[in-house]
Amino acid sequence: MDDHRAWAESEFGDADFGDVRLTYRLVRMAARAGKNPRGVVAQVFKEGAERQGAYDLLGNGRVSSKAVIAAVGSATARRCNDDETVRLVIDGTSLSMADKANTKELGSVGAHKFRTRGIKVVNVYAVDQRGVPVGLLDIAAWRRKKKTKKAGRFVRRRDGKSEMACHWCPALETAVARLQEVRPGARPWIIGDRECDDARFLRLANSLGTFTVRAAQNRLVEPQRGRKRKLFSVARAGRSYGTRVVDIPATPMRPARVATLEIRVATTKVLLPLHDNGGHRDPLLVSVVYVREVGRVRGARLEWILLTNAPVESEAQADEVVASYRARWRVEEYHRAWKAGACDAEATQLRSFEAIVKWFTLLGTVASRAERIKQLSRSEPDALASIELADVEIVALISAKRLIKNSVEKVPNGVPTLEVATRWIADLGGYAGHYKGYKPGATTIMRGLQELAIWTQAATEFMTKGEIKRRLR
Ligand SMILES: [Mn+2]
Repeated sequence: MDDHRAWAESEFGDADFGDVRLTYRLVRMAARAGKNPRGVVAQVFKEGAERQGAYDLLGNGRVSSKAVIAAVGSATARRCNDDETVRLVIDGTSLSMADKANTKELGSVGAHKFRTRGIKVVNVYAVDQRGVPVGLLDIAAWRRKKKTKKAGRFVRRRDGKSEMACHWCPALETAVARLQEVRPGARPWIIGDRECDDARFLRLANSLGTFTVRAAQNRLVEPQRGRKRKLFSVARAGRSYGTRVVDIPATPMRPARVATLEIRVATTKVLLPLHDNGGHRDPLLVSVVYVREVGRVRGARLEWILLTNAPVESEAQADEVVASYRARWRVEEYHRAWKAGACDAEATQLRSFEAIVKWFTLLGTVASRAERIKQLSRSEPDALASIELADVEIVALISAKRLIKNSVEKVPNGVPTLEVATRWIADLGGYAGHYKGYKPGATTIMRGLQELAIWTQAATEFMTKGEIKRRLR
């Protein structure tokens, strides 16, 4: 009956700590956090014994963060479809936390001169073919060591010790392995931003599946007729594949806009350095998809140089590469919902590194669920809400919405569409909705879900199954 319980069960029920009681406790804890997500543990668990239980579990050495992440990753893999392309968006971020007394197990994040402390994270986020988030396949978390004298922006660490080699690449490998273990027919398409333009990463991604990575470095490419050539000039001189008109979502720096993009395609071999072999380079055959905003532009013109190993021989294939890179927005939205937004993971006051990682993994599953509902309501607006909500939740939603509806809104009995239900949930969460063309985001949806949980609890206690069924007919 309890929908949050069923969700928590599917997300964490597989966690293996060698003791089923620990798994059971984690599921209960997740169900509570799903109902009432907050960054501060004490605000989620308000009853004394339950709160102590939560702290005990987070501090329990037998419950490793690795096992918690593994359970979440496998649950995501199971939700993926076999025989379909699954987009694996990999992105780094950091969670910064207050630590005035310097008593927490954190490291430095951002520029050293700012003294910000926190934890570095790489997420591998699965997005399906429609662009709907499926969840997290892997999370790598680490804290930076104290600054050593030589480490600076322009002093390279030995390749084998870089964050790319120690955290990014293993996270990607684990994510792909998890997906292929449960869904051997799924085709991974790895997507990364400019941070992923790294020789080691590109070689690995190329060996694991299809990839799209935005180029950051103007690398040497295979010479032509004995003349040296560079990647960016090859990209700009590519064959034109016409223009496309696309919606560009808003960023903190600028509003959403409609952009006209020119697409050019070239095929070449980029020469990737072999770090353990002097100045030698290893060629990798790629297609270069060059995307540039044309026409009048206010602010910075959008310009992407995308490296891919996908075949790009037609306009449709070029569009597919651009679409794959646009799926990267999903992970940015997820980071917002997770770190700030309704989950507010950065507000945690926990001290131990392990406890923090366990706790933010748990909050991450809550955030990705809200992102999934949001995106699903946009890509499948006419589907019935029953694909995401239990019957009792729908009945509770109808009652709750009736209480706050205005005089022209109609709230009939029966199962609403996903779009309508999501709008009602957001209304419960305080969605203003007076900007034309805007749709509710994950923060209001999550607040609405919290409100709905209270109504659902009441409906569960005071209504029989028969009554619920009757209302939905
Ligand atoms: Mn990034």
